[in-house]
Amino acid sequence: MYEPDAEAMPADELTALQLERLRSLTGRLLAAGGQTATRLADAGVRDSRDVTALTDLPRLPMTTKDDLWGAYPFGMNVVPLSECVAVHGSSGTGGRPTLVSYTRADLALWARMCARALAAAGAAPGSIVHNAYGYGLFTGGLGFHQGAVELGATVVPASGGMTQRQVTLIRELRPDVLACTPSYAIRLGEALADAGLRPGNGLGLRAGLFGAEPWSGEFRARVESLLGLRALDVYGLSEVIGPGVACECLAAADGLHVNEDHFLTEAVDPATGTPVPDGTPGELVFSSLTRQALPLLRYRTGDIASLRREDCPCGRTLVKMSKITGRRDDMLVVRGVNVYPSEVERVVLAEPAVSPDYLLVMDVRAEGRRLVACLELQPEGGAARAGLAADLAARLRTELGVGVDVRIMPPGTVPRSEVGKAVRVVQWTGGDPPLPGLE
Ligand code: DLL
Repeated sequence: MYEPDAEAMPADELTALQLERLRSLTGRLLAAGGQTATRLADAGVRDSRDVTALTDLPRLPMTTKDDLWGAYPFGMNVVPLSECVAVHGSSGTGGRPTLVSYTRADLALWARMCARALAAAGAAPGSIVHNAYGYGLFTGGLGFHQGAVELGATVVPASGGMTQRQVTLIRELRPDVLACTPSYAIRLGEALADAGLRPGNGLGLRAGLFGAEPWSGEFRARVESLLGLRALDVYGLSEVIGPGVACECLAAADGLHVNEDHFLTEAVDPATGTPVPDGTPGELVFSSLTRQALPLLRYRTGDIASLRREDCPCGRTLVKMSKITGRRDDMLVVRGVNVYPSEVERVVLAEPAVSPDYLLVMDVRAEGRRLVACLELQPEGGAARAGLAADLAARLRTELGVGVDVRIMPPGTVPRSEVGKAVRVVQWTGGDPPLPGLE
């Protein structure tokens, strides 16, 4: 552990620390006098001492992405711009950027959170971290970069894209840790295999930190067999800090430990905003207790996961979140049945012949919306087994209760992305089909 005193803190000490920090956060937001201060006053909180226990949390106001957009670019900062040293953000699903400011202390905190994640993946001084997250406004590249430096590992700032150069770097530098999106891990793994680098034959990767986009347990199995490493999930979002909000550990690789000493975590019913019990999927809500420039109270992420508290073999006492199963806004409704893209992924990738590159096309041209799963076969899988598409459609119907048209497309039809986040779902609203040959 990078910060064992914090990561393995006894529950009662952690609760006391969180309460103290929640009060400090409330005090800073009230003093800043912005929209959150008004909402706090409306909720009867005029002084930080009005927050007496963590159980007060559900009566405190929430913050949304719309609040950030409305205050774009710096309106929700609670320190002067002269104290901010960086901005980062996300191009976001809706195309509008969300910008987030950092003070020097925020950057230091972020580096420590990413160092925790890297340490949870077994990285240490002497490790070589190949960082293929994109460098720039996106938080992935610079977040892991600073985390690796903080940890004392050697970071290779490969950034995204230029895959052949990445293959060369990996062949020559022999990194033990890989950090990139799960979809790029597949891309890189295929390129490494083409170059003759396979697990046990020139590849010394031991662990990977993969996040920034949803990926199922079945996808994990693909990444692990292609790259011969332990594939760990890492989660975060710019609004809260970037990557390093939560990460799986090498010991269990089963659920992500949330750094809840800095990011107080709740799961709420997406429709009503009321807390759901541990173990029940809900929308994740974070309060960034110790952020300086842009501290957020009860920020609604839109991400769906469940929380659980249990002993972990790694010794961390931090609450665990499940993998993200979907986003509040990416649920597909097919003839009245709700389904998340990641559920479709889980079912289709359980079939070994299917490649992890796929695209779900939501055909909304006519009344009864139609979901088409455009799949490809594994490069070495040979010809499609007769009836494969029909089998998969039947499995989707049995397991998810949803009717999906399954199409096996010719190799190379589904677009691969070299940089940024994989696009897994497109809407077909009219005109040409989103993929050639689809009808
Ligand atoms: O994606 C931060 C990050 C970078 C996380 C590198 C992990 C690794 P944003 O660009 O602001 O920040 O996008 C945040 O991405 O609300 C989720 O919907 C999604 N997301 C992030 N990590 C995961 C994950 C970064 N492990 C949004 N699983 C979040 C599923 C994820 N979705």
